[in-house]
This record gives sequence, C-alpha cells and structure tokens, in this order.
Amino acid sequence: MPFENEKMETMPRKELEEYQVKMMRSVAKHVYENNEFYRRKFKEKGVKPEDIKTIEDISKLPFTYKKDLRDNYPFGLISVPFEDVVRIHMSSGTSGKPTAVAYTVKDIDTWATLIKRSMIAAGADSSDIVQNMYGYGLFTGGLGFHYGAEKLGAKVIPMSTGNTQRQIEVMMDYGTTVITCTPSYAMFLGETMESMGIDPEKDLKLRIGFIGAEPWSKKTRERIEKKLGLTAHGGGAYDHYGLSEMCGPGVGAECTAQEGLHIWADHFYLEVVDPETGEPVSEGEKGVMVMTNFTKEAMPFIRYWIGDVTIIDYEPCECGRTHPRLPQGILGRADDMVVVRGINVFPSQVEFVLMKFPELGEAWQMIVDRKGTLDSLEIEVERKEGIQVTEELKSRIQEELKSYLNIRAELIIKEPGTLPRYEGKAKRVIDKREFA
Ligand code: DLL
Repeated sequence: MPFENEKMETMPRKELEEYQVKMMRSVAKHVYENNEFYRRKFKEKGVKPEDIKTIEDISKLPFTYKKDLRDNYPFGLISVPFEDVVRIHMSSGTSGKPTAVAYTVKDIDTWATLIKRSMIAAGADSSDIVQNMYGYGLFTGGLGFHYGAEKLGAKVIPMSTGNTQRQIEVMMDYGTTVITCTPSYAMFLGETMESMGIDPEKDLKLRIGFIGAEPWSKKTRERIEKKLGLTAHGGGAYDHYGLSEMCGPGVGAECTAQEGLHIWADHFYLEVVDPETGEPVSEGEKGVMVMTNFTKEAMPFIRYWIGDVTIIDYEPCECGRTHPRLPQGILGRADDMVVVRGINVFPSQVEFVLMKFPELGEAWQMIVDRKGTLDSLEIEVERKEGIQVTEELKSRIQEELKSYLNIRAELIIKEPGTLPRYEGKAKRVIDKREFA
C-alpha cells in the first residue's frame, strides 16, 4: 500500500501524541513570540508556550474564533515578517466582512504535500490525468489541488468550475482519470452527461473523484460513483476535507477503504468538543471540531473553533494509518443548523433521507418560513425522470423525514431540472424568517 510518508502516517498513537505535544509547544512559541494578538490572548489566560508538556495541557491554550480573524482582517494574525508571505487567499463569508489567510513558500509546499498524500491514499499516482474542477482564485480548492496533483507528478488540467459540457468534452479528449469537485457539481456533471447521451462507463475513463468542500452522505457517494462510472473503472468517490484557515483542502482525506476522513495528525491537532462547554466529548460522541495547524508558518491558528460537527474515532484503519478518523465524515456545521419550531434540523439529515429514495433526483432545498407565529419547513426535491409520483411514495418519504428530523415537513416533489444547480458549494437552506 503506497504512502506519502509511511512512518508518519502509521506512527503508533502514543508516539504520535508525543510528537503532537512537541509541535503544539513549538507553534505556541512561534505565535507568542511573533504575533501581538496571540501574546495578549495567552497572557489573558495565564499560559506560556513552555506550559505545554502533555496532551492534556493543550486545553490550557485559548480558543481562536472566526470573529478574531475578521476583527484582525486582513493581516493581524500573520506570525512572520510580511515579506515572507507569498500567497493570500480570501473568503467572502456570509456575514459581510471577508477573512484572509496567508502562506509562506514552505506553507505552500507543505500544503501540496498534504494533497499529494491524500491523493495517494485514494490510489491516485503519477500516471493519472487530473481534471481540477474546483474554483481557481480566492477559493483554496483550485490552487490547492493544482499544486498537490503536480507534486504527485500527475498531469493537471486546470479547468476550474463551470462550462459543464466543455468539461465533459475535455474528459473525453484527454482521457481524464481523476476529477476534483464538490458533490453538488459531481451530480450535475452526471446529469449533463446523461443529457448529452454519454455513458461514462463506456465513453470515459474516470476512476477517482476527490469530492469535498461540503457535506454529503454515503447514499450520495453511491449515486456519484454510479453516475460518473467511477466504480466501473475500479475506483470511487473519496471524501476530502479542509478549510482555508488550516491551509485549504488537504486537512483530511479518505483512503481506499472509504471508512471516513483521516485527519493528517502530524500537521493538525484535532479536538472534538462540546459546543456549550468547550470540553472534549467522549470518543464516539458528537461534538464540534477545534483545530490547530502546527506546521503552518505564516498564519497558524491556535485551537481554531471550526464549528463543523463530527464524531472522532482513534481506531487504526485497515489501511494501516493511525491518524484520527471521522467515520461519518462531517455531519454539518453547527451554524448551518436551523431551528424550526424549537427542533434542530441539519441539512445533512435531510439529504441523508432524500438520497435513500431512488425515485428522487439529487437537487433539493429546504425553505424555512414563519406563517403567523409558527415556523414552517418545506422540502423541495425533484423526481427522477420517468418516475410517477404517487401519494403512497410521498407519504413514505414524508414519514421517513419525520422519523429522522422529529418534525413534520411539507414535501414538494418537483419536475426534473427545475431546482437550482451549483458549480461550487450548494445553497440548501433558504430561511425567509425575519428575526427581530
Ligand atoms: O472548502 C476547502 C476545500 C476545498 C475542501 C476543496 C475540500 C475540497 P472553505 O471554503 O474555507 O474551504 O470552507 C471550509 O467547508 O469548515 C466545512 O464546513 C466545509 N467542508 C469542507 N470540506 C468538507 C467535507 C474549503 N468533505 C468549510 N464535508 C468547512 C463536509 C466540508 N463539509
């Protein structure tokens, strides 16, 4: 089984922990000595870098929040001399003020190595032709995968998002074997192939998809693998996780066992905590992710409160990798959750239920509104081409939704091709309520 760095990827857990403590102490020292914001935060908490001696000591360090990133926009969290910065990525965010992240030459190289590692874990190699359909530009997906795939020695076609028919023609002309995109776009690609009369199993050579940047369920995986002919060519669709604040993509990836995301623990220290108390949850329990990128130079984040919801598992994987795994991937973002009539509803739960029904297509959205004093929840989804929507089918789906969400939702089954399609991350929740 090939590895990017076998020693680090399969290091026994105890040894890995010792390594992490050493690296956490070193990154704490780096930001303490070079960044005013962190020095102040450490002092407020009464902690010094040299206090980090055991894995438990890490919880003495302060959390960093998205708000800190915004408040210090654009360059306040940089921990190296500005002349050492060679790249800046930015995200517009939903609440107005953008956030920016910065990289040194070494950071760009580390990032590419992590993508290379992730690609190797899923069985890609230098013979692959990689059609990179993540957006190039301020989003980290495009350039992240670009440099990683080049480092692997693969042949990169830098397509970026959009122009779907052209994407498919390029796949045919070049014999693309690997694609990178969001799950929403992967589904749209599949639909477009169908409408162009292309059979991906016969007409294309796609075998591996690096699919990520938004939540997707195992049922969605099956659909993508089938629609794009990935399994027919001996590969599959592999979940890929990351966020700009840590580097971009390359934080965690699935191996060929498809048993969940491996979080690359020789670069990232992951904690899964209770969203109310910030204390670690027990293994196997749901919590929100907090992460430190201890090998980043330009802009390391100490205990960054990501807010993605997950469950952590420390059992080594059958591939031999020992790094912590997220067997169910990312269950959603704590802040994507909508509260409807007092019940917490995650878009990922809705997707999980809808994708179980082969009669339904892949496009869907949920609309939350307030009628009088009561919240309403409508779920719109398309039927598959050629499917007759009966009352019996509708009530089966509605029952299943009710049993998963604990709330009654109005189900509207729409004609194929009538709901929005997305080239990047999909927008699944439309909240029309006005909060005073
Ligand atoms: O989405 C980086 C990326 C690019 C990851 C390409 C994977 C592939 P941001 O735009 O900063 O970075 O968004 C980060 O997206 O906190 C999650 O909420 C969500 N996310 C990313 N990957 C996954 C995934 C990129 N595999 C935010 N499953 C994260 C679920 C994901 N959610």
